[in-house]
Amino acid sequence: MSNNTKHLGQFITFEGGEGVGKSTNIEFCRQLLEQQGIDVIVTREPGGTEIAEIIREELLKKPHDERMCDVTELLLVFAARAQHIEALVKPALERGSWVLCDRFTDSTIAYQGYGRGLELSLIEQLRSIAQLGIEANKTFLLDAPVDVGMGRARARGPADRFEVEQLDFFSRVREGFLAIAEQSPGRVQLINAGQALDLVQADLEVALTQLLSQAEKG
Ligand code: Z5A
Repeated sequence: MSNNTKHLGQFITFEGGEGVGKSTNIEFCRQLLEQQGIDVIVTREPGGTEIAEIIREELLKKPHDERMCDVTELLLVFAARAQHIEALVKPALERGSWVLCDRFTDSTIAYQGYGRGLELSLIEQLRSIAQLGIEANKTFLLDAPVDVGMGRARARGPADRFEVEQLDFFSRVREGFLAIAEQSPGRVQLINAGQALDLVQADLEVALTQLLSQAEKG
């Protein structure tokens, strides 16, 4: 990569099923971009601000005494997103920072849409209310067979409210992500996350180099 500090703010999201390596690779990308003199903000959804992190806790916590309704889950995801966008993402992009976000609205389509079976049109309505027109410039979809990601996540610690779901739920989620990639080939770049970590990161480095050169051209 060449050294150049003049870049417009970019909103880059990392998506995929559980345990595919989003956190690990966001850290890798952060380091690469910072080496180029870019101001990088790393954040996550649900979460990223004090209020959005409180909502995250409720979303992931198990067990509640009652089952959380699917629509409640969807509204909480978007409540956290509205807060995150207005308080953190939008101001950071306006300052020219690059925002690396662990999950965004593609996760809502995959989990609440394909996974829970909620209408995608409902998600589109909430997107238009909550996102203030902000969309990802680039999305890296880390894709691996469900059992590979589940195995990595399980090895790491106790399961949260999503992680206790069964294989067929996560298969629908993966199908959702792959459908999004097919529908948005310009924005979404599929990365084979089932391969060894150094190969995943080599792919990401090539992709980031292209992105930097596009951002330099404005
Ligand atoms: N959710 C939702 O339903 N709707 C929404 O709109 C949003 C979210 C935004 C929390 O997400 C939950 O929120 C999520 C969906 C829901 N639930 N699930 N499932 P989260 O991102 O916090 O949770 P997660 O997906 O379970 O992420 P994770 O477990 O933290 O995984 P990760 O960040 O993708 O992976 P990692 O921590 O970087 O890596 C996992 C392990 O694998 C680690 O030990 C690594 O060293 C190892 N690893 C990584 N890559 C490799 C390779 N290539 N080879 C070998 N080992 C590797």
